[in-house]
Amino acid sequence: MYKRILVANRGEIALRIIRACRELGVETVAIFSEADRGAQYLQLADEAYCVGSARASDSYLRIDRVISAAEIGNVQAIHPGYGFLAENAHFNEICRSCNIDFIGPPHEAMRLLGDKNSARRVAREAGVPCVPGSPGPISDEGEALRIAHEIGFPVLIKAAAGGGGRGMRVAANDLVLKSALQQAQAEAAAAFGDGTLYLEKYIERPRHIEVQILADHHGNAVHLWERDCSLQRRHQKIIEESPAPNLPQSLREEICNAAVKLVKAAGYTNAGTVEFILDQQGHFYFIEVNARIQVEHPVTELVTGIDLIKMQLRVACGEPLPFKQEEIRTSGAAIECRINAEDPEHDFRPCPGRIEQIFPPGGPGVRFDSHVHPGYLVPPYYDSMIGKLLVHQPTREEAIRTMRRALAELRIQGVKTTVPRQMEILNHAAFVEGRVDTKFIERTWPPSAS
Ligand code: MV4
Repeated sequence: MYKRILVANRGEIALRIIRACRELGVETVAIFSEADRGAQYLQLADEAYCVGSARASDSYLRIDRVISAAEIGNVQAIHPGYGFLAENAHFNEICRSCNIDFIGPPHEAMRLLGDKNSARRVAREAGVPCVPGSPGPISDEGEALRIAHEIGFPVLIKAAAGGGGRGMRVAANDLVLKSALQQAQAEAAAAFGDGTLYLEKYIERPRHIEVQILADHHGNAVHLWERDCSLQRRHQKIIEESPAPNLPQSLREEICNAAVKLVKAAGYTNAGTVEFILDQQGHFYFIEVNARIQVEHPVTELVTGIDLIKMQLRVACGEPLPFKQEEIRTSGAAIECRINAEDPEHDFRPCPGRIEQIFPPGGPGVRFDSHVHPGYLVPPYYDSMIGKLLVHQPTREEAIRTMRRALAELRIQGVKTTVPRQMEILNHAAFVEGRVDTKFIERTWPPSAS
């Protein structure tokens, strides 16, 4: 195991990684921006360095400063967490060239899967079903129109360098497709520095099923079953759960095995997530790989009993996976609510500010992963997550009841939060019956005009 690592992140996930390290006897070096000076996770690290001013582009995204902190802190590895530099293949490669392990996949696999066209090619060649669409990048308008007619409207224009739903556009006919292509190309070029696009058949009202995988440096790859993350708004998940409700066991196994095939074909190691959409007819399609630990990873930790952060460290330093696929058992049902400082009444707009009071919930079956405390200032510079409320119970019905109880117990004063909306969802018949899709929130609570 490593003796000492750097945690290249902040907030909840920095705290989560430091906790895992303390249990493993691994020393930690933390970094912080001026906005995070005095944060709780810094107290639990062995050392901490300021990497710049509040804006992420001046601190957590500064590769030179993060690497300097790692060199000065004399670490053997860097854990990037999620967001910031976590899926930056250039940063990943620089870590290796500085002789520091990047706790994540090799930079080659990260690059291969980060480009959605090459990711689709790897999936196709591995026999994993992809959404019908362009075989590669769209080179011109004529090609886009030809492919759209082949697969049929509506089609979805996606950015090859995008992901997480950013820069997607639906087109229902030739006219819309022509103008949307131009806009999407300009947007992608501005947002990702790469205007490359591809086309997919637009799947109406899909469910979002993702598979957690783990792979070591000895050729072993396993899945840790699936999470249902259909409840999103503006491409941000707000409730996740495992197992996915109303998913037949044979289909679940097919999807999870497809995820393992894909990561093996890509030469992927460490923890990762393979995302699929499931259409109303029960067909599943690969959409993208998230080459990082995800926000919702504790949902899988609860049902499998496996600590994913510890696994990431063990695999990164060369240990083989300590279990075979058949030895991974799941028990019960887990649900996560992401608690954000946002106003659900006003299209979930961020509400940074001071948390005057917080009473975290507890008791049987409850886990609250959070870095905040009374008096904590939610900075306006980063995401607005206050914490993650998780429950684990023998059945989904009991998990829903425990989540309602825990949401009612959780009191946060000082900022608006997503909690009231999450309570409404937990009480909604469509959620209780496990028949929500990715458009459920928008349909049920249309954004107000104001
Ligand atoms: C799609 C889709 C429909 N058809 N692809 C959004 C996140 C990104 N990972 C892929 N996304 C989608 N891709 C095709 N061909 C619908 C979505 C989508 C979505 C997917 C999962 C969860 C929420 C979503 C909300 C809107 C759209």
